Amino acid sequence: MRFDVLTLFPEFVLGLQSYGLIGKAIEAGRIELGSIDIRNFSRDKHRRVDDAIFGGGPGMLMTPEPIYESIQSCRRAESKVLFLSPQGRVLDQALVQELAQEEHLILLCGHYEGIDQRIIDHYVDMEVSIGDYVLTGGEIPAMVLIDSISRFIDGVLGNEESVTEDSHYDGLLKYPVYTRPRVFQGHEVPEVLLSGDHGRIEAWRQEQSLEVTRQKRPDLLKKSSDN
Ligand code: 4H4
Repeated sequence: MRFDVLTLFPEFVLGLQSYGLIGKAIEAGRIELGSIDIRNFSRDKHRRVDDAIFGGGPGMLMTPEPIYESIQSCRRAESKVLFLSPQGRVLDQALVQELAQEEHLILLCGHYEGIDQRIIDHYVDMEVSIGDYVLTGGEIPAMVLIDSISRFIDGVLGNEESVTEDSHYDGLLKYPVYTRPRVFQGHEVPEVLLSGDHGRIEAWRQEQSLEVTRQKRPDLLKKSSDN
C-alpha cells in the first residue's frame, strides 16, 4: 500500500514516519508514505493556493489548478483519490477494510472553506469523512485513514495482535481485557480468565462482547440484526 498525501503542511504528515507501528511499517517497507506540498504547484508569484468564493460568502476556497497539478504529479492507473471532507462517506471499519484492498491512495487535504467543486466532480473518486464535525484541515483525517487502514496491511501489526479481535471487526465491541497483577487495588481479574478452560473463556468473551455492545452501542446491535 502506498499513501500520497496532498497537503499544505507536508512536514506535519511526515510525523507518521516516527509514530509507533506506523513508523516501523514505513521503515520496513510494508507501507509507503509520500507527502506532497500543494503550494509547490501554485503558478502565482506569491504562491497563493486560495481565492475568494464566486457568488460571495465568508472565507476562502482552495483554487483548482494547484490541486489538479499535485494529483497529476503522483497519480497512477491504480490510484484512488480520496478527498477528506465533512460531506464524505463516514469512515467505519467496513470502509477501512474496503480501502485496505487498494494499492495506492491519494489523500487530498482541504483547508479554508474547502476546495473548488470541479476538483470533486472530475478528479476525486470518493469523499471520506471521519465524523460529522468540521476541522480546520484534512491532515488529521488523512492520518486517521492511514493509521486505521495500515492495521489491515500484512506485517504492520505484530503476530501477537490481530484485527479479528478488535472492536467493530464483527460489528460488536470488544470484550473486557485484563493483565497482571491478578489483584489491583483490591479489584480481581474475572476467575474464568484464570481457569485455563479456553471453551469457557471464549463463551464468556462472546457474551461480554454482546453485553458491552448492548450497554455502550445498542445501535450496532440493530445494524447487525438488519444485515
Ligand atoms: C473540507 C472543510 C470541506 C469544509 C473542509 C468542507 C473533515 C472531516 C474536515 C478541513 C476541510 C476540513 N475531513 N472529515 N470532518 N466545503 N475537513 O472537517 O465540504 O464544508 O474529513 S465543505
